[in-house]
Amino acid sequence: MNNNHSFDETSKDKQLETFRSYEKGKKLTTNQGLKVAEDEHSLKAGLRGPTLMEDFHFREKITHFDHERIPERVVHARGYAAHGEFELYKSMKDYTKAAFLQEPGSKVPVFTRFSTVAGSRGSAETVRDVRGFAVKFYTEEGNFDLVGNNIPIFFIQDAIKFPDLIHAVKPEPHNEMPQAASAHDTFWDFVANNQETAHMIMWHMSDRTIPRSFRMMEGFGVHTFRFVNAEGKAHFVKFHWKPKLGVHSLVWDEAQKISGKDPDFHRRDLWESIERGQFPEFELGVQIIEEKDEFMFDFDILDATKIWPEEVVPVQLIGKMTLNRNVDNVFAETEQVAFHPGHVVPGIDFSNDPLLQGRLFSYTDTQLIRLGGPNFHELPINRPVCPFHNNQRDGYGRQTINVGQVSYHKNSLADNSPSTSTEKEGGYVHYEEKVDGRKIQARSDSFKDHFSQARLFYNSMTLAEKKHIVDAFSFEVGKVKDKNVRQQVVDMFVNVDKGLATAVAQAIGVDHPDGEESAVAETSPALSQETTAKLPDTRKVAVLLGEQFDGNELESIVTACLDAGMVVDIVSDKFGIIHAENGLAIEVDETFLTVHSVLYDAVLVVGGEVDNPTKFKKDIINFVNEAFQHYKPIGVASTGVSFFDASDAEVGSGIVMADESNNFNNDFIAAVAAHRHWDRNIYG
Ligand code: HDD
Repeated sequence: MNNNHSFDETSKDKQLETFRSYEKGKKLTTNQGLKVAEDEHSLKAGLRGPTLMEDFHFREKITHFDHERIPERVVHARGYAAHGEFELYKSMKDYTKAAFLQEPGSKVPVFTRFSTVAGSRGSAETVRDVRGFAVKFYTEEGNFDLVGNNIPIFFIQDAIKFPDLIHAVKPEPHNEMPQAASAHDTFWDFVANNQETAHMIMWHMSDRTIPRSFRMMEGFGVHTFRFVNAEGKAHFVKFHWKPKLGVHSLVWDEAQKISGKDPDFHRRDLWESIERGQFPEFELGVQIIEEKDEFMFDFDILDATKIWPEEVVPVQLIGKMTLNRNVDNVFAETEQVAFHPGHVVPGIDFSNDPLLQGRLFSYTDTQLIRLGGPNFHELPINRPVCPFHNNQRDGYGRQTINVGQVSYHKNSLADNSPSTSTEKEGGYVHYEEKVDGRKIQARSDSFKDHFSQARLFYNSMTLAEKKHIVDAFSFEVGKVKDKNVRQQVVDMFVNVDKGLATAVAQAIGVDHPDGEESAVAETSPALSQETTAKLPDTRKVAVLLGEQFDGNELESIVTACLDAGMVVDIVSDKFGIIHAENGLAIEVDETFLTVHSVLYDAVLVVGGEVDNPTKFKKDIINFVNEAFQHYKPIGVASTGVSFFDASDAEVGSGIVMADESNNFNNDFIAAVAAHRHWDRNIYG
C-alpha cells in the first residue's frame, strides 16, 4: 500500500485518496467485479414463484447487509470527527525530541473525534455528559494520540474502577433506562460511595457538560505525561486545547429541548462550520513541571482527579489545530478510527498515574472486539503516514501482503531485518525512571484529599455559574428515586460547600447536611467560563420576518452580521421569496415549523405581513419568550416592537431595540458576542 515517506500536512489526505472509491458514473458490479444486469428483482421460479438460492447477487447483497453493523464503542459511542492540521508556534526542543514539536511553522495532519461518553451511538448530543476530545497526530515518527476529554480531571483515580463507574452511569440493567443521562440512582449511588468523584462531579454539574458546540470546548489530556528531550532529560507535562472561539455552554432547559428538536445538534454545527469554511481552531497548550519539583504541590501530580491550577503552573500555547475537512464516509473514518493513549512518539512518555497505566491496556483490547481482530491498524484512517514494518502476521482481514520468507527476529536469512533502530536513529526508548517499591494494592495517602480542589472549582465560579451548579444537582439528584442515596449525596457535598449542599437538600426534600465544608478559600479564575473569549464569529441568528419589512434596515443589519462572521437564517411562516416595502426580495431559509428558538444563538425580530397574522404573532412571541428564558440576545427592528411588546420579554440586558439604539448594528453584534445575559430576570 501507500508507504511512501513523503511528509507534509496533506500526507494523510494523499494516503486516504489511494483508498477512496468514486461510484458516480460507474457500472454496478458484484464484489467479484461481475457486471450486474438486474438489481430490482431477485431470481424466481416463475413470476409469482419462490426465490432461488442460485441468485448469487441477491445472496451477496443481503449477506453483506446483514453484517453491516459492528459493536459500538463501550463508551464514547456517539461521536463525530473531522480532519485538519496542527501547526507548531514554538519549538519544544528544550523539553521534548518529538519531531513534530521541533520546528515552528511545521505542520502535521490530524484527525479529531469529539464524543459523548454515556449514550449509545444514536443518542442525542446535547445531554449532560463529559465530551471526549481525541486527536490523532499523523507524524513522521508514527501516530501520536492525545485521547482527552473536555474536562481536565476524571471521576476515579485507578483504572481498576473504570468498569464500575461505567456500569453505574450507563442505563440501569434491569430496565435499560435512562439513555445518555447520569440523572439516575446507580450513578449517584456510585458517586456517594466513591468520594474520589467529588471534584469531577463539580465539573459534571457545571455548564462544561452542556457545551454550545464542539468548537467551543476546551480539551485536556488529563493525565500527567512526560516530555523527554534529546539529552534524555524529562519534564512532567499536561496538555490543553484552548478553543479560539472561547468556552461556551447551553442552558439546561435549552439543551433538553434541543435533544428533541435536533438530536444531531453538535455534529451538524461542526459539519456546517467546516462546509462554510469557518474552520474550528484550537490552540495547544502545555503545563510543564520539572521532575525535581514533583513533590512541591499540595496535590499529587499522579492523581488524575487533580488539576494543576493555571495560576500556579501557567499554560504555554505552543501550536494550533485547525479542523478544515469533513470526512468522506462516517463509518470508514469516524467509526473505524482507533485511538489509544499508548500511541506515542519518541520524546513523549508516560507517568505512573494509575488511571493512565490502566488505559494503556484497555484501548487495544477494546479495538480487538470492536474492529474484529488485530489488523485494525491497517484500516485507512488508522495507518501511520510513515512506513511501518515488523514481524506481525496474519489475522482476520489482513491487507498487507508481506513478501518474503522471514517473519521473526533475530534472523540471518533477511540480514536480521526489519531491524531495530538506535535511539539516535529514532528508536523509541522508554524513559529510565527509577522505580522501587513493594507490590501493594493500595493508594498513596497523597491521593486522599477529595474535596480541596472541588471547593477551589466552586469558589472560582461566578454567581450565575454557581446557580447553574445548584440547579444541576437539584435536577440530577432529584431524579434519584432512593431517598437514602439522595441523602448520601447531600452529605457528601457538604464537604465542598455547605450553602450548595443545603440548597440542594432543600430542593430534593432530604435533611439538611450538618458536616463541615472544606476550608479552601482560594480561587482559580481560569476555571470560570466568564473570562473566556467572546466573539460574534459563527453565531447563528434567526431573523423573524414577513412581507413588507423595512428593506433598508434589514439589509444594513444582515450585512453587518455577515461581516462580523455570523450566520443568518431568514425564518418566516412559509418557504419562498418575501419582499420589503422598497422592493428588496429575500429568500426564506426556514419556517416556524422547521426550526425553533433553541437552535439559534440570537433572535432578530422584524415582523411584517403574512396570510395568518395571529399565528405569525404567536410564533414570534414563542420564539422571543424562549430566547429570553435562555438569556439570549434579542434584537428588535423598528417594525418588530409590537411583537416584542406582546411577549414576556422585558427590556434590559441583551435586548437591543433599533428605535432606542444609536448604533443598532454594533450593539446587536456586541450582545451576540457576549453569548448569554445572565443578569436578566427571566421570572418577571
Ligand atoms: Fe477512555 C474511549 C477518554 C479513561 C477505556 N476514552 C475513549 C474515548 C475518549 C476517552 C475520548 C473515545 C475515543 C474515540 O473517539 O474513539 N478515557 C478518556 C479519558 C479518560 C479515560 C480522558 C481519563 C482520563 N478510558 C478510561 C479508562 C479506561 C478507558 C480508565 C479503562 C481502563 N476509553 C476506554 C475504552 C474506549 C475509550 C473502553 C472505548 C472505545 C475505545 O476505547 O476505543 O477502551
